Amino acid sequence: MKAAAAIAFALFLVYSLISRSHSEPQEKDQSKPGPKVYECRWAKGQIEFDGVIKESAWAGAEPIEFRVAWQNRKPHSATKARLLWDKDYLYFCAEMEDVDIYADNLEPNGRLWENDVFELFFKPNANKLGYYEFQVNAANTPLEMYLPSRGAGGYNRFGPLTEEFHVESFVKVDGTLNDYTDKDKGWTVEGRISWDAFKPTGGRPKAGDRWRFALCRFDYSVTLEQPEQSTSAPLTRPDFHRYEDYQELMFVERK
Ligand SMILES: [Ca+2]
Ligand SMILES: [Ca+2]
Ligand SMILES: [Ca+2]
Repeated sequence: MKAAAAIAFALFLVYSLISRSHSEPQEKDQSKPGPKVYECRWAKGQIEFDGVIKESAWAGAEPIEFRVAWQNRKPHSATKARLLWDKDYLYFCAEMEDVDIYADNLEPNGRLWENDVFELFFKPNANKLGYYEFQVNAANTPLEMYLPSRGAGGYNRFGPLTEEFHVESFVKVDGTLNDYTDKDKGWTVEGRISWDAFKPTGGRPKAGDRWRFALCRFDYSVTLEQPEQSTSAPLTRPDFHRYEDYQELMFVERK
């Protein structure tokens, strides 16, 4: 009898382990949904880098939403951003509302986040430490960095190591730059990044690959008490380097 009871108990344990393992993933999914997947579509047709987002290529791109995620609200200054790719480049554009456009840093790889700036973060492999940061401020000054690890010295260490810039961009200001006494409408950036920039992690992706990414901006304006940080990523803290919270970018094959 004792043996039969022990067997019954053992079977009960196995059954409860199996049923737990079946129910656990569902519970996990409900509490923390996986990252949203944006499509990075193939750029069809010419893009003229003039800050005017009117090409049919852009019309075919998936719009990327911005929010002040950690405050769970829409930003004061709206942003419409898009990404595309082809065999040579990753293309980006952003149309940004801004009533006071401010950018006085003209030094490449300077502290551009102290100006009105658009930022792009890409982490090609979720399981490897390396990731990239690109910025363009409203004066069209670029920043480009490969960070082999998030905690190894950051901008101070890796910013000065950029030897060659692979980001090309054009900025169009609808208003007056660096004059806070009037009311501006906004600024647009349109640009591309050569796949050579991504050499440290293997270069150009293949169709179907998924990268983690975040598009972000700082808006400094006299109508705001604090610079507004908004982003495409549902960040749980105001830290643009928090790649655990990034969404996914899936590279869609040429059609
Ligand atoms: Ca254009
Ligand atoms: Ca102005
Ligand atoms: Ca501003």
